Amino acid sequence: MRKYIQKHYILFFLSSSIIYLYSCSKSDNNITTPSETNSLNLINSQTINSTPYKIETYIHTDSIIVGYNPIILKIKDTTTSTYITNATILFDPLMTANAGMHRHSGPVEQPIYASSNGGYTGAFMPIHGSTISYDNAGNYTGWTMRYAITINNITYDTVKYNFATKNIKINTQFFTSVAGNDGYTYYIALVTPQQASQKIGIQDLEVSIYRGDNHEALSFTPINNLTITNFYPYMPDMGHSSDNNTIPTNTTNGHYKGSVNFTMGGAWTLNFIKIMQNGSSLIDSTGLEIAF
Ligand SMILES: [Cu+2]
Repeated sequence: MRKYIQKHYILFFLSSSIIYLYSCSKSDNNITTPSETNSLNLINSQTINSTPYKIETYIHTDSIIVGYNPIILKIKDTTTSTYITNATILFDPLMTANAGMHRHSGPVEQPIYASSNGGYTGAFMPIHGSTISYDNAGNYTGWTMRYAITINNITYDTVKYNFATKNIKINTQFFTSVAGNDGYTYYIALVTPQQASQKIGIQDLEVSIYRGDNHEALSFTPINNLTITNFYPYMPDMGHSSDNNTIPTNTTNGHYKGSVNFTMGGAWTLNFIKIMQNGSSLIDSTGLEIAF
């Protein structure tokens, strides 16, 4: 196992003991790669009780992955067959296990309406994978997506659904956590390229970085004022990196954009070294993994 992954898991255990039980989804037997399309896949549809509002939830993969999931909502007024464009939506995902003893959330980007797709686009990153299950007492284990939807000054909080995450391709990791030198846990997600667009050549690379605001991992803040000192992709099986990469720099909303040069297909690690904040190293080393 590659060095930073060992480090990742050790830090993960130390800094986030509440979530250690579920951090081993990679060892699951039935690995299937989510199929990814340019079209949207409807994963949930429900009507708010006693209203004409039907809430449709779409994603680009066929299931939510442990990674960066854009989520698109459409709100249809079923009496007029028109779509509501002035709602406010807040994502409030929750993971529960051990009869409610284990509870936490994951980073989100709250949805914003865009006329281009007729819906509200946000994002959600589960910090670990989970199936859906119930114990003998009926207690739920798994993720629940919960929405607070405000339409015409009335807030509805009844729209929620349980979901299981799908395992991504073996030898890949699109989301990681790392202990920062300030005592907080940081979470890093691969925004692009996602699995279907990973290919040989120079590609746009985008990651997003969040701070876990508390040990319970109930809220997360996107962090904008970071400087990545060095970025290099590396092929552990081949023992080489590549030239002509661009270190990601901050854009907005905790996102960092650069470029990566994949000179051949196979397994690559994306290594981020000395992520600086206010002149000191916040994160000494972390990484993500892709394979195509
Ligand atoms: Cu959990």
